[in-house]
Amino acid sequence: MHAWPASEVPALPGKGRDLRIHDTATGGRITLDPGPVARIYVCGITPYDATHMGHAATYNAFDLVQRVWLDTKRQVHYVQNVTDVDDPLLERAVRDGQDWTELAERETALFREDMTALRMLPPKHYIGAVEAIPGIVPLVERLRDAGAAYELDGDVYFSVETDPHFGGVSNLDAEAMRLLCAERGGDPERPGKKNPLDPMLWMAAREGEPSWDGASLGPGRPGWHIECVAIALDHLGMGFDVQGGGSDLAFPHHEMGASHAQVLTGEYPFAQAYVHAGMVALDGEKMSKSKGNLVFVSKLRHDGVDPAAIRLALLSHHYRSDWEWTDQVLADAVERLGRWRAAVSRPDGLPAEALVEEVREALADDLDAPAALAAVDRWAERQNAEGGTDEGAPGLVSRTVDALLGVAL
Ligand code: 5CA
Ligand code: ZN
Repeated sequence: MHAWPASEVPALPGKGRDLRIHDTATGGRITLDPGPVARIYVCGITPYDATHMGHAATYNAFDLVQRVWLDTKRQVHYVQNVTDVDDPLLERAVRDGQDWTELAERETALFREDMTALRMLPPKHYIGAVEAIPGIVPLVERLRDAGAAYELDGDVYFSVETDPHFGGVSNLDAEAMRLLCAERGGDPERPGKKNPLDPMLWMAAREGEPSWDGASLGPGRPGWHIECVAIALDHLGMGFDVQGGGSDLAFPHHEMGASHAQVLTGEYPFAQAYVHAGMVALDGEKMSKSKGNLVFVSKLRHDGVDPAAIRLALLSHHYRSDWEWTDQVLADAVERLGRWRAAVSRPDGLPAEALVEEVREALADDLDAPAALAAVDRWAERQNAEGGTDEGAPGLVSRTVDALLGVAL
């Protein structure tokens, strides 16, 4: 699958700082130590509806991770998937009487447009579940042949008990895991499973649903977690730096994915850090496609909202906090964008070298975007009130805001 065009990332004077980030698995902040090529996998969309502000906030967090790395003069190897076949997508297609492939293609195309408008850096590999199937089948066969998977009425399940590290990503108790498993695509009540939490690796073909050749598994389609594992192992390998997604993916998705990979390879860990963004709500409830309480990026764009303001609205909340989208959040961002643009609109101004370092430090400190915004606010306020004579300072601020925050002034 093709991704979307990259916006240029200006190089800044000096060098950025190493990223210290909250890791769900250890429950604390760790300093990442990627090699010259940092490796990140971010779970992509299930394309049955348009990109909402919750998705955008999550992708914004991982865009910042990359911008911090790029500023340390590293290269970034970024992989993202598209869950272009799964139950919710097929259900929506049936509900609306449309072809599921057309639905997936249309929503993926819209997602690309939204990501481009928001200046999110594109993945180097953008891989659909469907195109990953030939790589998924042998992994499921290997798990089965190793005794880590078993068959139930033609479906193949992963046995969580075969991973000694199982539970180590989300660190939840048994009851919490069971509840979340039922809520998020699992089937803990299905009779015949070895452990109620065991997730499906391969679903045997169902009447009226698409299916693919599964070699010795028989025709069917892949489970959700193995999809991301196959794509990550293929393009990044074990032990990559960051596995990212919203906090609703910590369990079961990232827990199960880590287990699949660890049992498959005999290596540990799957990822050095599991990083999770908070949930964005609307009217008091998590924004979600299934509930329908959504504010779409594309709708705001078509209403004439500047994408840079949308991005500033996302940046005004710390990525790990849960927050509520309101009209006021957007109005504040529009106002801030105006102040910043006014401040950089002259050729000279207040010296900005210290500001560059403040923004760098804020982002390296667990992606503290609100602190970075506050630093730019202080510079802009003084610049708008007093000005200065440092030639090129406003240009340096523009480049900093562009390179590190993805906002074009
Ligand atoms: N295709 C899978 C991942 S492999 C999936 O979860 N797709 S999704 O379309 O449901 O979500 C895409 C990303 O947006 C995930 O990282 C998810 O955690 C995140 N996300 C979904 N809803 C919200 C929300 N309300 N706030 C913040 N992030 C969200
Ligand atoms: Zn995923």
